[in-house]
Amino acid sequence: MFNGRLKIIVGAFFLLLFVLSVAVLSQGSLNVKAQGKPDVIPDKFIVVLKDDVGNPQTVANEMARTHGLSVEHVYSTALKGFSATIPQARLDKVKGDSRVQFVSEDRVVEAFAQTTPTGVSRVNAPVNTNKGTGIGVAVIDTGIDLAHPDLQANIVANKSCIRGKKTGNDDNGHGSHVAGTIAAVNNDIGVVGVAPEAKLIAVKVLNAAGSGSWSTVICGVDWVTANAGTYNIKVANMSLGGSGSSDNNCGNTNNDALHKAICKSTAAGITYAVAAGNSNDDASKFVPAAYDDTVITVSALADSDGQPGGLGPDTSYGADDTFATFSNYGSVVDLGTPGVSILSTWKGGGYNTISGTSMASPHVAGSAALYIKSNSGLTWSQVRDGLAAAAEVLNAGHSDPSGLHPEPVVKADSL
Ligand SMILES: [Ca+2]
Ligand SMILES: [Ca+2]
Ligand SMILES: [Ca+2]
Repeated sequence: MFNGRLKIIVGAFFLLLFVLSVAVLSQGSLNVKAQGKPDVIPDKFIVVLKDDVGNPQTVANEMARTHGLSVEHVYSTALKGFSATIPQARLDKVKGDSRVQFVSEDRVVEAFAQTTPTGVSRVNAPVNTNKGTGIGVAVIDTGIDLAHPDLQANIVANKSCIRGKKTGNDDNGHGSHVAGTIAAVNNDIGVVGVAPEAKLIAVKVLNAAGSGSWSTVICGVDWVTANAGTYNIKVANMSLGGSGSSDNNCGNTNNDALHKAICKSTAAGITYAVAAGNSNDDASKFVPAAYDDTVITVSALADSDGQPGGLGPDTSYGADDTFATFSNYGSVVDLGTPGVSILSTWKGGGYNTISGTSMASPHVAGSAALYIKSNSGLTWSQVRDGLAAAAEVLNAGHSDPSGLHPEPVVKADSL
């Protein structure tokens, strides 16, 4: 019935590279005549010399003496020239120097500011003063980019269950994406997570290709359970799955070791959010999604504008605020959250926009961290029921033309 192979729940054909980068001024964007613009630095200029001049250092020194300039950087490779402080009264003489091609204003350059991803907005997390501070969330996945500037401050531990990999560092990107949706740092770069002060635990159970097995996943579940006290792990996310079914008896009836392991972990106080799967099929045919007695199973909503109401443009996987056409469905599904064109962190310090129920599940994991922060001592099913009670019901902000998705859509603002 199942082959024991697990795959991350994202299709490669969903990939759309979206990398934030430092804003760099191009030559054509500068206007030496422009005055009073806030990004122009007063009296600071870049003097570009003609290509046929000699050593730019020598020319800079000569011009400093001739025109009374204070030279800062000298350039010799990308262009010939130098930067300098030039009082307004001397500017025309510098421009008129026979060795000068042109003079550019110096301007402020900054990294692009932090963006709130549409999914994080759609679940209304930013308006909640609860940030999940100190709640440990295990990302059981391909690992997490341990040095990512938008994640590093929240990562408290890592573990590898993959042979030949010593750490939980991410060599795929998928786990880093999941981690960013849960708890990317609220700073001045990149993105922000649903629970930006939660702590991340990187548990690598999938290889660089995004593949693993029940044995590697159970290794991760086992380690998380053993170390839950040390790292205050209250939530685990599993955006992965394979074919299988549930006996709704913790695997004791059908000899399912993965099911049994997750039940034991759940009983130890850890709430599991798992992806429903991307096969447009009944989630009860996939595990861990099918384990109705021990996990929260999450479907993917198509949201294009970060707001309820269906007013955004259509997505590749359905109209705004309807369930994604790829999403699995069925009675084992508990909650829906955004999973189409989700911007988050990626390996190598990068960012990426991808789709899948893998991207939906971490919205629930982050929301669970918020709910547990404000309600201690809950069982996993109390967390599920609490999130469902606070969620958006059908036709209150989303609709379901498919008739397959009665599950409510998570709202994190009051958790
Ligand atoms: Ca950030
Ligand atoms: Ca919307
Ligand atoms: Ca369920």
